[in-house]
Amino acid sequence: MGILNVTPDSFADGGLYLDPARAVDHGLELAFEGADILDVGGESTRPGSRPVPEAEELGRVLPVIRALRKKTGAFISVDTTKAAVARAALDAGADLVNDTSAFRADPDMAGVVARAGAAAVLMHMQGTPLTMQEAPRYDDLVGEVRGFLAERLRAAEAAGIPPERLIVDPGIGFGKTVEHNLELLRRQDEFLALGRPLLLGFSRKAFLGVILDRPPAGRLEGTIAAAVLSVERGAHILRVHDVGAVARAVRSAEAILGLDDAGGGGPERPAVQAAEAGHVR
Ligand code: HH2
Repeated sequence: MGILNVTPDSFADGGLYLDPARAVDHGLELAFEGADILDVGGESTRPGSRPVPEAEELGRVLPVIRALRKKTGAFISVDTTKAAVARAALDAGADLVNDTSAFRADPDMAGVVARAGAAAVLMHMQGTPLTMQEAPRYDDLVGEVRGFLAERLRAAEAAGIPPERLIVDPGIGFGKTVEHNLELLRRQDEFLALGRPLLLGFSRKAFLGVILDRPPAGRLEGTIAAAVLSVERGAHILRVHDVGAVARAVRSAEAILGLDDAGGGGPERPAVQAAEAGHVR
């Protein structure tokens, strides 16, 4: 999954793709480099960020999704917590909704996804982006995150979304300390036990900055290390900025591991399978 932030303030690439034409070009480049899914977002969720008004978010993402839909066969995801933004994005040709609130921020979100027959990512977050990094605390980190995801899966299914259209994500960096993030990555098998495709979003994040003592643009090696180890542990979808470099590293790792799709690029790739599970176009 390639990250396409149409925002002025995202932590790693804010302002680079606010112009729709640039965003579309970058999305096409990500697809060319190997992204099976393009995740278009119009609101930063970095620590300390505040929500963007609905009209503003719509104005950022819709032209980009419309144009990408005409130009690429890649799956398109909309990274939003607002039901109205999700509905308009799905109408414009998006295939899945990446909701970092796991349908908690907007009571209409689950219904929108269900009625559209779309797929969705349900992500764990402790608190809200404004305050989540102030003092993250868990008694049983993995148990609490897994319990939360299991409960959100049940809620989504109760709203009419078939389980095969749901993807889970422990929410790296969302109300987590460096140690929490490392433990979540170490214990992926416990999230895979939920029986749904597992998405991980560690790309260029602050915990890598702490380990490497480097700014977001200098965290590629850490991102690649996390990607390779995640694939080895069975993760299905990696949400990353540096698609070309990560895809090449993952392809090499898959070949060494003897996974079927190594060296491929064909439809059997795990991320494609995971996305196709929810694909209804
Ligand atoms: N991380 C970010 C945004 N959306 N969605 C999922 N499912 N998982 C993640 O880990 C995740 C996400 C934050 O990264 P980014 O989009 O690069 O930054 P910003 O929120 O500042 O736009």
